[in-house]
Amino acid sequence: MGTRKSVAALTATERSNLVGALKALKAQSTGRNYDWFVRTHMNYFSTVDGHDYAHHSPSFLPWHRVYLQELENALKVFNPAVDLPYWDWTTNRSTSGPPFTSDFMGGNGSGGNGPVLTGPFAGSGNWRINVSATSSTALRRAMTLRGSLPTSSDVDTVVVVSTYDVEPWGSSSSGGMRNRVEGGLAPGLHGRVHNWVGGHMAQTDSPNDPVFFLHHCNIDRVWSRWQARWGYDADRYLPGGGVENVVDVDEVLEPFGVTVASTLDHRGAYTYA
Ligand code: CU1
Ligand code: CU1
Repeated sequence: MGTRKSVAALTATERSNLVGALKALKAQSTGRNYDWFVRTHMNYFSTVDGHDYAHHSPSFLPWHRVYLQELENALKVFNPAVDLPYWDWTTNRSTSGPPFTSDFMGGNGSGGNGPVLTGPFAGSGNWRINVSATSSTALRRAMTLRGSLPTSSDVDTVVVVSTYDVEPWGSSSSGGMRNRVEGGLAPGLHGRVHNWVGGHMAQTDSPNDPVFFLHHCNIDRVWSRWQARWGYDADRYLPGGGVENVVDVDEVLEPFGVTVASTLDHRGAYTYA
């Protein structure tokens, strides 16, 4: 079982292990390589086969939970010591502190929405963007120009909401925890951070920036906190069934082939430190 730690708690060896495994997955030429994860996120950004699997729907949280586990497992093939860390943006709020250090995710892009200049992912020679919504082959960031980092009290206001989600089960849902986390309803934790990092992170191909996975790990951790408070049982997930376009608790999350119900109790696979 894995323990997911804060990016601020990693040792230098743990940071270099993660960077090395990400680069090995990027260099893998076939199968579920890094670019497969980018392409899958782009493909599932909108409706697939009549279902909103990944975004603007109740299955936003379970879909990304499985997506992160699939990536984590793919990284462990190269280095079994790797566990995904989380970026707690309520405490690590600087553009040059963790995770944006030169030995880890690197820093900001140049001049507004330009290429990242420092760290292991700077420039197309170190980290080539192959699958993208835009033409740049170098990773871009535009930190602080849009969005904002949520505070710990923003997170607290979300965790106390007892209802998982409400109709119409989308970006206009006016209650429930899920849309407050995803971004359609204040405080809108998830979307604000995508926009605050900017560049590729503000596009449908956002997983081109490896910080995507550290951000989503923290989103998963917020859901985990909510589950620890309100329960891991299948009846905590809503809707229970029979809603068009929505992945019900006993339906399968594509392309992963696992049900929502099977994702709910993660404690046998990993926990958060
Ligand atoms: Cu996503
Ligand atoms: Cu996201």
